[in-house]
Amino acid sequence: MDNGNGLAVAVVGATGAVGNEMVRLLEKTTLPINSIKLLASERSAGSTMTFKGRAVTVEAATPPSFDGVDLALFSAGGAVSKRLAPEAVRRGAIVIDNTSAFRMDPDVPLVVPEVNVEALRDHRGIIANPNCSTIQMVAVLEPLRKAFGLKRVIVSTYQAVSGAGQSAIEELLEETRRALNGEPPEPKLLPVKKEKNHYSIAFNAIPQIDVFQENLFTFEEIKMMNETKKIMGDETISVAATCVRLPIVTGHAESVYIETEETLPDVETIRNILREAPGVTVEDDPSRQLYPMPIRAAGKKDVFVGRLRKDPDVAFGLHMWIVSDNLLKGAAWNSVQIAESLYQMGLVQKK
Ligand code: 25A
Ligand code: L14
Repeated sequence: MDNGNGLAVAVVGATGAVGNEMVRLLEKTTLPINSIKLLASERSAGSTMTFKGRAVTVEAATPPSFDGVDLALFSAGGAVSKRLAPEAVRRGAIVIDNTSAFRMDPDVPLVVPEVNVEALRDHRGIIANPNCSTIQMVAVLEPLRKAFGLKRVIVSTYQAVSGAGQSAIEELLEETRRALNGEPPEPKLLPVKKEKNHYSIAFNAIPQIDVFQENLFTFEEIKMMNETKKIMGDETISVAATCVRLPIVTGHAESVYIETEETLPDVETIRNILREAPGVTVEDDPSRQLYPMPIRAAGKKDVFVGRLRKDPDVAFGLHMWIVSDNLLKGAAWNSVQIAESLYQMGLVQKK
């Protein structure tokens, strides 16, 4: 599809849970798009998706797919990014990668636009989109860090299945149907496809997201710990995470405890700081039972925060509850925001 001036954009993994959201957001972006290429695996080649009301044929992603592409958004898993992102860059495209493949590479900016948009200026072709749980947490913590300093973060997550892709959504729904029909579950994918054991996510809570590391944390936990420091540009912040999968389709929730450098003011003053923060909505009124929840956050671009409480025993301690749509701010929306920022900063041009 080609209709005049503007950028040639490609989406890799367009048929997936995140890729589909990317395509929907690119229909409404402020970015001038001249042409769009929808790429996926051989499995989807030949199928059609719509873009701005027109049918677009999905193509298999290969290195020549990126000839003439200015900007490529990747969300087809780490292996695909490792193989094809360098090929896209070699052909002159800027890549915004939604997998963990390049995030901790010192030459690759890891960007949440509300926190560290200036890091985009150092890019060498690839820009990494952080992990979904990390993005929503740092969006809320950055304004608090600016106001009070940040020494320590302890987070427990309550994560939706859509983070693990379209097939994980199908697994949750199928297991739920079977359970309601009195049939035994047949888990094949969660917690991690390539592991030996699979457990039912329906009516369960699984304290494993991604594979275990030598230090007994899982890789999802390690991603949150390392990426938070890189995005905030401060290796001295202590971060520890426990990541748990729940039977929710979309919307990650997090219980977050922080310790600040400076003494904290009253909770209403803290709420007011967060009310000013870009991309953050405060939902915090116990008198009306108002607090963030995945069912309300799903489909929205913002990060929602509530249940703010000062620790009763630790003078510098603050507790909160952070919820966001993991497919939007956690993935597709953050990637499209990066694309819009690149364009506004003059860092991407039509070839
Ligand atoms: O490899 P990783 O890093 O472990 O990532 C595993 C999964 O996590 C998701 C993504 O799931 C990925 O498969 N993911 C990756 N990064 C993510 C992130 N940052 C992330 N999720 C959240 N945040 P997904 O299934 O939603 O999306 C996968 C997309 O990638 C395309 N793809 C796969 N292999 C490819 C490829 N594209 C190019 N080259 C390749 N080699 C994939 O396209 C999809 O767009 P597709 O054509 O394979 O699938 C379209 C439909 O097919 C269904 N399906 C998936 N697996 C199977 C299947 N059908 C039959 N058999 C299967 N084995 C899906 O339901 C999908 O709708
Ligand atoms: O690192 O399984 O961006 O929910 C985040 C979601 C990896 C998979 C990432 C999941 C992905 C994870």
